[in-house]
Amino acid sequence: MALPNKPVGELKAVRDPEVDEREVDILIVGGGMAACGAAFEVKKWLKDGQSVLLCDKAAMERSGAVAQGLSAINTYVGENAPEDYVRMVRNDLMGLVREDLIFDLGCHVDDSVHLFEEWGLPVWKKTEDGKNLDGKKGQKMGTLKSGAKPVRTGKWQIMINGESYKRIVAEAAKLAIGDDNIIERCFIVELLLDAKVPNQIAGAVGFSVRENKVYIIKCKTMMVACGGAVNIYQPRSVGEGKGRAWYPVWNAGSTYTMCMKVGAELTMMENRFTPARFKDGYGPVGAWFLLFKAKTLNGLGENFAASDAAKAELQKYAPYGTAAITPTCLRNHLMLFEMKEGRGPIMMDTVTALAELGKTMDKKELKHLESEAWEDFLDMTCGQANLWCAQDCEPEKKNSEVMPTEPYLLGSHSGCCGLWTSGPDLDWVPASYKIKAANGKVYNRMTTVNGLFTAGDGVGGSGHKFSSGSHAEGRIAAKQMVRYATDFASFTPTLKQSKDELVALVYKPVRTFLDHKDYTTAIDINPNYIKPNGMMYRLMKATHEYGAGTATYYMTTTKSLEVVMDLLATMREDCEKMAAGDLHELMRCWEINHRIWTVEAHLRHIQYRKETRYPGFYYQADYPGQDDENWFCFVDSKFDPEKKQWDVFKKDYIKIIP
Ligand code: SFD
Ligand code: AMP
Repeated sequence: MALPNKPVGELKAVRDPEVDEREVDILIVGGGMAACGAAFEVKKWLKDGQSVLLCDKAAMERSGAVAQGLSAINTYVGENAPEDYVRMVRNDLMGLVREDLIFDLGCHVDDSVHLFEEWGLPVWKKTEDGKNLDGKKGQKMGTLKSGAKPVRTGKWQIMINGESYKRIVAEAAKLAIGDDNIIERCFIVELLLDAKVPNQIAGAVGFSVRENKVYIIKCKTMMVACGGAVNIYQPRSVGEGKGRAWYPVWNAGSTYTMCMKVGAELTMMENRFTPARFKDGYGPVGAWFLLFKAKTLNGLGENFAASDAAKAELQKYAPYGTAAITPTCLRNHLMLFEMKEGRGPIMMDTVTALAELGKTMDKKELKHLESEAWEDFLDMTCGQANLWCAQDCEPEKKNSEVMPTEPYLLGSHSGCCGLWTSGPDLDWVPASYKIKAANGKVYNRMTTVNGLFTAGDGVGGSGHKFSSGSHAEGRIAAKQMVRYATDFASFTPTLKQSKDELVALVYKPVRTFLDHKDYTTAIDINPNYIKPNGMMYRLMKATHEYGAGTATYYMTTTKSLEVVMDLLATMREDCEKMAAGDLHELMRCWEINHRIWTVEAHLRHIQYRKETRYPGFYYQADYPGQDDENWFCFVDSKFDPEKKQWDVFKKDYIKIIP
């Protein structure tokens, strides 16, 4: 159930919160695209007597990456073949992807897009004479399902009027499972393994960010879809804008941390995404490149990406670099090359692009084109539109700077870190891509922990799902979770920890605060504790300087990695002494805790992979260039919850689609 917005001021935390204990068959953690897909789908398959619960740390209507809306759906297969979708993703991610997962997604994603349209999302349409119709006008052409043509920007992307995208998707999810089976403003802190059955998920513990209440939830099976990790590196934004980022600031690596801490295998955590974005406002560039056909220029006004020097540079990364669409990391690489050579800043030539498109348009059409340029941001990243206003920027008159951002970790956009999961149980899927549960059966999108599923940003090795693919993947996982709950109907989850132990774990920062707060007069400065804000600065400084952040143009070295690992170990130790005076701060404590673990996994993988697979995303200076002979494989890792040890290892990549 949704709790109202809090009254003015922060809600003070108390030593002994209320405890709400629940038991369900299926638990969905997260309320974003994947979780909404799961909630919608689960309802269709639930058997009589089976129960479901969804917990979102925020309010589903506006939570996660799609909170502000979007102006495009980046994955709609439509007239293309799923095999080609696999080829595109493989090329963009420099060859190393899970082709089974991507193909499977490619076969299902369009159904989610059709549902979005049915639920009221306006999709732009092409008229018979090739004109674009948006909003209500587009609806006149019929639905995508009935054969209407979308406005394609690239081969895979379609345009939408998507300011209310998340509200539409959340409404369907809420209607499917009902308000009584949803807890909003509930931050899940840790997953819990079963006390009797080894490697079996049994529940989760979290707390309300609106009431002094701890939730202990037992379940037979669970999906964790808490998105990716943001604000793990020093963002480019400073001062009052600090924390402003491209990806959703609320997603703190909870997916990766919570799953790894119960022993789930991670894959490709070395992969990251440092997208080129409009500087300071973080406005996405896709519509400018693909819809408006804009070019980027270096500081000398040259279209550097089309230069002979750029072509020679891309040649080094053949076959990916020489493909028809340059991989995202290499597009960044070319940009960084210009900047490092002193030919920055990089400008998006919005003026020429709009002038070119306007050549064949009448006045009214031109006005509409200009409003589309604004709407692209108003629908998705309204801060960028604000910034344009604040800087007196009219894109038809003044070009805007683009810049690669600080790194993000994600598995659904143009990155592919995440959990190692099972693929579909089909005969063409290699045995090593199938994880067998205790009954010997394979459950699609299950992690290496029995009963624990993930989707969206959580599934590793298969990027370019975007909003639509994350929703579809949540649906795939949901169906499998019902199957799991049915197959293991006789399993009764038993927790290892007592109620008091779990409350002590979650509320530890509150108790630390209450025990020591009177020792000093300045509430944030105390020899007995550290506030999460201070910990955030420590983390960001460390990753920024040593972990291939923007400080070093994304460069790291073996020695820098050693230094940052040491700093991270101390941070983890000091996390035990974090303090929270109110519920907001308690959430910040757990967020920074999740961020630290996630970033450690990221850097351990970078440390292990002795090559630079993704130039433009990061550079390992001691191992420049790609080494296919030794590193054309996945890098996976596992944290042993009993021994508290990490293991990082290679895993074979298998090519399925020629
Ligand atoms: O322009 C806890 N994305 C785009 N996708 C597209 O299809 N088209 C675009 O145009 C895209 N672009 C874009 C995109 C994202 C953003 C931020 C911008 C622009 C500005 C990507 C998609 O949005 C993304 O792929 C999916 O949303 C990923 O789905 P999912 O379900 O994996 O993550 P989520 O939606 O962020 O949801 C996460 C949920 O988890 C909750 N949560 N709940 C409980 N306990 C915890 N500990 C939790 N931690 C997090 C969150 O509240 C949320 O509900 S463009 O750049 O290309
Ligand atoms: P972005 O706005 O950068 O997140 O990109 C949105 C979509 O457009 C994604 O599918 C990207 O892969 C794609 N895209 C962005 N820029 C380019 C480009 N220059 N060339 C080809 N595809 C792009």
